[in-house]
Amino acid sequence: MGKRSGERSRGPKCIAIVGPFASGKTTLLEAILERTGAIMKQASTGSGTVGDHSAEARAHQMSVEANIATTGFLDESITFVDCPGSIEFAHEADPVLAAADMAIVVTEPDEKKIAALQLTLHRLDELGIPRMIFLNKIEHATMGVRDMLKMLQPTSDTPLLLRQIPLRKDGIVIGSIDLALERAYIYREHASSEIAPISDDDRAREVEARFSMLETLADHDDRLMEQLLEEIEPPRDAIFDDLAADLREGTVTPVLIGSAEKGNGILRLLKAIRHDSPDVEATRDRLGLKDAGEAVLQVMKTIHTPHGGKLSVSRVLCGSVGDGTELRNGNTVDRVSGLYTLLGREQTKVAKAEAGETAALGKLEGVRTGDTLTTAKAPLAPLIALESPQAVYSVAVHPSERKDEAKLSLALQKLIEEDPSLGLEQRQETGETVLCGQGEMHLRVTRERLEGKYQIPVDTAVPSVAYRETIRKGTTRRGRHKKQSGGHGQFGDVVLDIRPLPRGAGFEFTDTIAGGVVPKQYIPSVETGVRDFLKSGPLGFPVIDLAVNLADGSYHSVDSSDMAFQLAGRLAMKEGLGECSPVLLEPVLRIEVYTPSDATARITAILSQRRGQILGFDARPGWSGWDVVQATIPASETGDLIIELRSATAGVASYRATFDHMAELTGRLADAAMNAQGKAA
Ligand SMILES: Nc1nc2c(ncn2[C@@H]2O[C@H](COP(=O)(O)OP(=O)(O)OP(=O)(O)O)[C@@H](O)[C@H]2O)c(=O)[nH]1
Ligand SMILES: [Mg+2]
Repeated sequence: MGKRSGERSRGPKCIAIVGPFASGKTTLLEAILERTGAIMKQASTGSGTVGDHSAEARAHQMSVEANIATTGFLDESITFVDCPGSIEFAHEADPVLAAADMAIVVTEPDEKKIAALQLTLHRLDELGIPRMIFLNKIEHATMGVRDMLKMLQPTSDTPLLLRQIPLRKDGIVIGSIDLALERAYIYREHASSEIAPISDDDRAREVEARFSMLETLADHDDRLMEQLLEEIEPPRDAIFDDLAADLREGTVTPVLIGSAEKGNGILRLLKAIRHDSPDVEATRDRLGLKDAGEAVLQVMKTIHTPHGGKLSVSRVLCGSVGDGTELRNGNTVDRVSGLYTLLGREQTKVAKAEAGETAALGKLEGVRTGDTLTTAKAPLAPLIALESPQAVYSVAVHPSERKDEAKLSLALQKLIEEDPSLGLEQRQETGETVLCGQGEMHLRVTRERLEGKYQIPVDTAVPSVAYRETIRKGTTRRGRHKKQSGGHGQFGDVVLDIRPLPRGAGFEFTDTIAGGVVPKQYIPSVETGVRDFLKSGPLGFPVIDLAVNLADGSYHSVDSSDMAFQLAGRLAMKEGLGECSPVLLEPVLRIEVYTPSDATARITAILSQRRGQILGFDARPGWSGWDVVQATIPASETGDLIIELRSATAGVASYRATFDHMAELTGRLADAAMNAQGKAA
C-alpha cells in the first residue's frame, strides 16, 4: 500500500449527483446550494427552483436533463451536476460522469428502489467512478440502519461502509453520530446540526458500528489491522486518510445519511466531499490523460439557450481556457465566444476557467456532447467513447401546420444535438418522420420542447409497421397491352411465369425469350413494369420473395414501345398475383430483454402475450441478480412493449432488438393491417 496520508486535495471539483428516480437528488442539490449560500432558500419541494426549472421538469415533477450548479464550500469551488434518475434520461449522466471526480449516489431505504440503484452502481463500475452513497429521506426510515445496509449491500460490488448512524428519539431519527469523529449531532431544519452528548445506549451502538467501519478499512491497511488486533486506538488522522484513499481507489463505497428535504446531513456530506473526493488530477489519471501544458476539456452537456446561443458545458481537465481561446475538436477548430459558470439556468460570465473547473463555453458550433477539446495543435483522440443507447420507443411526428416543416427539421436537429439518445428516421416508404428514443416520457418531453421552446405544434402517430406480402404458389399469366386510338397505337404482349421464392430471397427477374418474340430492348421494359407493380401488391404492400420469368410474348413493329411493354408487364402481374394466394408478411425481431431476475417470469409472460417466442433466458453476464431473456417477437407488438416491461420491473428493464425475419401473418391481425393500409392509402 502506497503512502496514504497528506493527499487531501483542495482543487476545484466536479461532482455528479446520480441515483434512482425520485430519491431526492434535485432536493439535495438545492439543500447544498442553500447551505453553501449560492441560493437564498431551498424550495419546499424538490424539482423547485434552481435544480430544475425547465417547464418540462416542473410539469412532470421529475428531472429530465442534467442540471449544473457551481458553488463554493469554504475555500473550494465545487460544481454539482444533478442527473435525472429515470432510466429514460439515464444517458444524460454518462458524459457527465465521464469527466466528474466522483458521484454522490442518492438513494432511499426502500426495497422498491433496489434494482434502480443497482443500475446506477453498475454504470459507475463500468466507468470506474468513485462514489459515495447519500442515504436520503432518513427522517422517514423505520428500518434499523444495519438492516438498511443489508438490503443495499447486494447492489454494490464493493463493501458499503457506514460512516454515520442515525440517532433516534421515540423511534424517530433526530440526528446522527459520525463514526470517524465519534461525535453526535442533533439535526436542525435547514441549519447546521448541534453537537450533543452521546448517551450510554448510543455509545454502545456507536462502538459496534465504528468497529465494523474500521474492520472494513483494515482490509486495505495492514497497520490498522494490527492496531485493531492489538486493541490499540488508531489515530484519527490515519482513519481519515484511509477513508479518502479507499474512496479514491474505489475499494469501498462510503454511506452517509441525511434528509435533503430538511437540510440534514448536508454539512457532513460537504465535508466528506472536501476531504475525501478525488480531484481533477485523479480524474486525469482515470482517463489516462497526461497534463502536457495544453488545455484539455471534456464536454458534458450541450444547451441551446432560449435566446439561440449554444453552450457546451465542459470540464477543464488540464490547462485553462478563456474567452476567445481556440479549441481543437478533432480536425476542426472553434473559438470560445463567452465563458460562464452556471447555477441552474443562471449564467455568470467569467474570464477564465482553470483546470478542475466546469464552465459553459459559448458558440462552439461544431462541438457535441462527449467531445474532447484541446488547445494543442495536434488532434486529440476522444478520452471516452460514448455510445447512444438503442431506441426502445418511437413516434411519427409531423407539424400541425405545413408551414412549419422546415422549422421542425431545424428544431429537431438542435434537440438531437442536445440529446444524442434521440434518433430521427426519415422513412421513404411511408413518408414518415419518426422520432426514436428511450421511452414514452422521453419522447413526450421532446414533443413538449418542440411545442414550448420552439413553438412548433406537432401531431404524433404510431409509426407504421413495414409489412410486406408474398405469394404461396405460382402461375403463368399473359399480359397484353393494346390500344388503338387513331394514329400511333400501343402494343406489348408478354407471358410471365411467376413463382414463390424462399423467405429472404427477395426478387429475381429472368427471361427465356427465344427467337426475339420480345425484342431485346423491351425486356428491361417488362422488368421495369413488373418491379413497379411489386411496390404495392394485391394486399397493398410491397411484394417480396418471388421470381418472375418472361417466357413468351409478341410485338408489333410500329406500335410496340418501352411504355407499352412496361404496361404489359404490369398487367400480367396484376392479373397473375391474385391467383398466387398472396399472403401478408410481418417483420419479426430478435429481442434481448434485461431484467432483474425476480421479474423474469413476468417478462416472459408479457412477451408470450405479445406473440413472442421465448428462446430462453440466462443470467446477465456481470450483473448479479439480473437475467437476459431471449425471444423473437413481431415488430408490431413492440410499439409500447417498453412501457409494460418497465412497469413490471419498477422502471428498470430495457431491451435491444434487431430485425430477424419476415413471417406470414393471417387472420384478424392481417385484416387489421390491411384495413389500416387501405385507409392510409
Ligand atoms: N421525506 C423526504 N422526502 C424527500 C427528501 N428529499 C426529497 N424528497 C421528496 O422526494 C421527491 C423527489 O425529490 P427530487 O429531489 O425531485 O428527486 P430526484 O431524485 O431529483 O428525482 P428525479 O430527478 O426525477 O430522479 C420530492 O417529492 C421530494 O420532496 C427527504 O430527504 N425526505
Ligand atoms: Mg431530480
